Amino acid sequence: SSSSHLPFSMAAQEPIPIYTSLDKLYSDLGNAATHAVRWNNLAEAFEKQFGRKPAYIARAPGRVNLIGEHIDYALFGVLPAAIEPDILIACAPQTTAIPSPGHVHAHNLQPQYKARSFAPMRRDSVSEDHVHLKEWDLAINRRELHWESYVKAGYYGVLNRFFPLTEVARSEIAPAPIPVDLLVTGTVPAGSGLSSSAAMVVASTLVFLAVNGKLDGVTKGTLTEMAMENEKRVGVNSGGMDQAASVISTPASALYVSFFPKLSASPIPLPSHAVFILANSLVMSEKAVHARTRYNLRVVETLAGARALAHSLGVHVGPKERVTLREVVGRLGGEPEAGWDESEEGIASLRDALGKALAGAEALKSGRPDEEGLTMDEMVARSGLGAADFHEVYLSWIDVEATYFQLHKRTKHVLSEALRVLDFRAVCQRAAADAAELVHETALKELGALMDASMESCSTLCECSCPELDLLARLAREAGAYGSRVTGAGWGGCTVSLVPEDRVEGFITQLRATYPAYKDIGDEDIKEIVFATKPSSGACVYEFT
Ligand code: NG1
Ligand code: MG
Repeated sequence: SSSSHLPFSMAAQEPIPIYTSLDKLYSDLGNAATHAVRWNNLAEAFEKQFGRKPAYIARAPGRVNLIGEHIDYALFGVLPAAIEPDILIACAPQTTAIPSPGHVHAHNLQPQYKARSFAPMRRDSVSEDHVHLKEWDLAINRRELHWESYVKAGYYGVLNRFFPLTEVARSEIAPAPIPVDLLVTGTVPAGSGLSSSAAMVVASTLVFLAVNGKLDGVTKGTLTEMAMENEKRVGVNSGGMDQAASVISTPASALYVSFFPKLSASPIPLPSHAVFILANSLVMSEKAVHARTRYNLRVVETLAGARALAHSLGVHVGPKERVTLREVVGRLGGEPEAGWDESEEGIASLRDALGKALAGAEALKSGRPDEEGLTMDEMVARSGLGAADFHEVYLSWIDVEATYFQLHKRTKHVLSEALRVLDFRAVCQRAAADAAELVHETALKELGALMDASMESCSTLCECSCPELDLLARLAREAGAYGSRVTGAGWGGCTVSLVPEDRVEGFITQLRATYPAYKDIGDEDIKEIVFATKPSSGACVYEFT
């Protein structure tokens, strides 16, 4: 794809870390003893299952998003950080007598996830003059996703990028993907907004690259883009925040990830006394199941909002162009083709244009007293396109369902949230430049206020919260948090709260006593439900020698 030729920012140009020393690996990951136990267990279980040692183990962490929700697919910058919980996948080439190309035995250490076997099929497609083989297919059933669907999603990109089914590749000498045994284990809770899905897809992409000898020259940026492409295979049209965070993060920092005009990522130091506590609402966020009415609908509303905003402000957009809000903001502010850079002036220009767009977004209201949003016909009218063109550009490629489309609310959410990310980033940078205690205290309060404002916007404008998350965030503030908000897609999953270092224990105790779903949870179990998290390092591979 053309995007793979775009230059990446520095952090994204680094190679994927490949370790051959476990000591070095554990010390880089921090918390060495805990990691040692998990990695050893996995290697031993692999040997028991398959009768030989693994060749590689890939690690990909989950992530917390500190601020910037539902704006990555509008191509605005976000501020996630990798967390310590992660997915590990051990693998080795199969040793069967008659291997079928690329066959996979996938096992999972968690007993509820049953073992699966699958092999890539060649999907033929007929061109004008002759039949040629176009793509590897792993038959992911989007209506019925299983744990191995995410393993398959990662495999797709490796197959189609490194084993392309062209005429040449059909010849005898073309290398075929090798058959693989793999074993998965993970500590990222599923459906909790901590991106277990992206961690699975990144780890899977990595093991298939490694076992096929294709890791050389793969940068963090390339892996991020592959994982972004791959994750779309499970049917959620997500942005690239989770994959970037899982791949590019470094310890002790958040990662500012922006997507326009190219993927760019840079570490942002966090104030030293900042402790981020994750609290699981215990409401499962079933994003893939509800994609038509939730996540993918937000994607469409945000895109239609961009079109309507451009139309109402007189910003030029070609009729077939599916322009994002970030692009509309750029055109509104006269952004140069190479994009505003991240210098003070660049950021000031972006802010300025965001402000104008935000004012312009008021025109997207329905004008009815109930402010119910726009009907399909009204939305089409606001776009300035004919119905046929609108359907082709905005609805034909994605499956969504709604009676009213909330262009005003969603657009206002995205633009204001994009500004909050820039504010959050600026506070962190200012605090890093001045070590004085007092400044940090001020900084923490400012960050907390931004998180609260983000929560309010997620709840009322993006409408990606739920009563339990609203309650949990309020209880967190009452328990002493500077600020608290939903993290990830929402509709369940976790909140993230910024808590003063010396109040962590009291905070957790009070939350346990006040959030109804925590009342019957024991001392051991609660540790996986409410826990402090340190920004951790991104994905890596260990090679057995
Ligand atoms: P989670 O909560 O990890 O599924 C999703 C998207 C992100 C982003 C957030 C909302 C995926 C893989 N990730 O995160 O890209 O849009 O929602 O900010 O769908
Ligand atoms: Mg996810």
